[in-house]
Amino acid sequence: MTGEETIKERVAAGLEVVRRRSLGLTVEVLGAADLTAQHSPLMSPLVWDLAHVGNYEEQWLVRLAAGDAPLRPEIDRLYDAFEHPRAERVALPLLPPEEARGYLAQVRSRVLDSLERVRFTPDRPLLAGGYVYGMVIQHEHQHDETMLATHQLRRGEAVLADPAGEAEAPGLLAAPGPAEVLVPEGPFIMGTDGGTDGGARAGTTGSTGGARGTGGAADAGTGGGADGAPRPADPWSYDNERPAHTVHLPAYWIDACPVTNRAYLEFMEDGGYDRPRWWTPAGRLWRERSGKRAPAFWRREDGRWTRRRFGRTEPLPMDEPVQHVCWYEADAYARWAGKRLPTEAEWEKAARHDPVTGRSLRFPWGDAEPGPEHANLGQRRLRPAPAGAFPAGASPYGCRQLVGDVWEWTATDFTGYPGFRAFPYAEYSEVFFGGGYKVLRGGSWATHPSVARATFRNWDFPVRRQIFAGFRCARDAA
Ligand code: AVJ
Ligand code: FE
Repeated sequence: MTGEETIKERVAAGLEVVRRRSLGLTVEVLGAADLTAQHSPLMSPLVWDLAHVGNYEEQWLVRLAAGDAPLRPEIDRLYDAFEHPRAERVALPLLPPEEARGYLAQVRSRVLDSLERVRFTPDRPLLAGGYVYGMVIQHEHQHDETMLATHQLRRGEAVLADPAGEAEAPGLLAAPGPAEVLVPEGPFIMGTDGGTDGGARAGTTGSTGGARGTGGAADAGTGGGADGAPRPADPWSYDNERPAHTVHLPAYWIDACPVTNRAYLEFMEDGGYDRPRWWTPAGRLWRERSGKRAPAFWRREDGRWTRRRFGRTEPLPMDEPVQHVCWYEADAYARWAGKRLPTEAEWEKAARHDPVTGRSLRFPWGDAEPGPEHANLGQRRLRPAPAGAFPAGASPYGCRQLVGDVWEWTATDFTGYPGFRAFPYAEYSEVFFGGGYKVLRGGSWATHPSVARATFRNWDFPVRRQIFAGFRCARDAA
């Protein structure tokens, strides 16, 4: 079997898996009223997300990759995220749920028909290594996570089954370990070149020598390590993860685990929300305007804290990483704790730098695809695992749960790496650079493994709390 056939099998399987997930979050669990309703001004109606992923697939795979005639060009504008803000989509003449489902199936059958004849040629960067197919699969998984945030905001009876508590995954229970780890001063390779990463030993500067900005050309063999061996990387990485570049950092300490509900409650009980000294001016403004005094979905009932999760109320699980805090809350907590949020570079070095080889790994535990013993990913459960879980998923420095469980707010504003080139379209990430967004890293329990590599960058406004985000702290090593 050729490499191209292997990639095509991966593509077909990936398309199938993500579609089952999308349907399981929409037409299979909710009726038309719920699917077309606006559950929050922050979110699209679920039926918008559903048809949007189909339209994205039509544009990129049917029209561009296969070169086929458009199916429904007249709906492009309805599902253009820049044309209509989320809060206004409910008023659009959207495809009703069953029509949307039919449209998705029609697009998909065209894609599968054309997959055989489309050549993943290296001279067409969009197709090389199946890049645009990987992009479409990742895009749908990202919208599925967004749809889960809509489910969390939705009022009414629970419709999603939570398998947590049933068969527990290996590594799910907290195992003892240090509270913080020390990352010594020195360089590391941040970001990826897509085909192979790596190889520059710590101490060198500049790019690592893989293809730059080729937009996903799988160029295995060009980026050999110091020992000449090609390094597996992520040919389907997004433009904002590229190019690989060397970053020098002073020594720092970083928390071995995400901050828990228990620790966050201590901050609250110590008057954390009322002490201006912990908050930046913008954070104070957010606090005063919003009136918030606890993470989203927490409630005080009869002297006890509870939280609502997908339509069910439960006692606040103290050992779980805190979720649904905004950047301002994370930043204030860190200052109260005598620490700060890690920069994005500090997060990535703690997550993937191997001090023994000088390489940057794909994942904290190495280059192997995520298994259930490594990380809580892919909506296997509807919640993060307790802090301290997944010792087998620890990074070389001993940090846990960097990938999976909760997105982690970093101190860094979202922008392009040195040498950034938009590919294949500026509206994926470039138009957001400098727009006041903070970078989040690591993925959550709701993030599919295909979007959870250690180079993956997410971003949101510092006021946002509906995403599955928490944080860990860092501090300078004096
Ligand atoms: C990377 C999660 C910020 O949802 O706005 C979906 C992903 N881009 N469709 C978003 C995305 C285009 C994006 N985030
Ligand atoms: Fe989208």
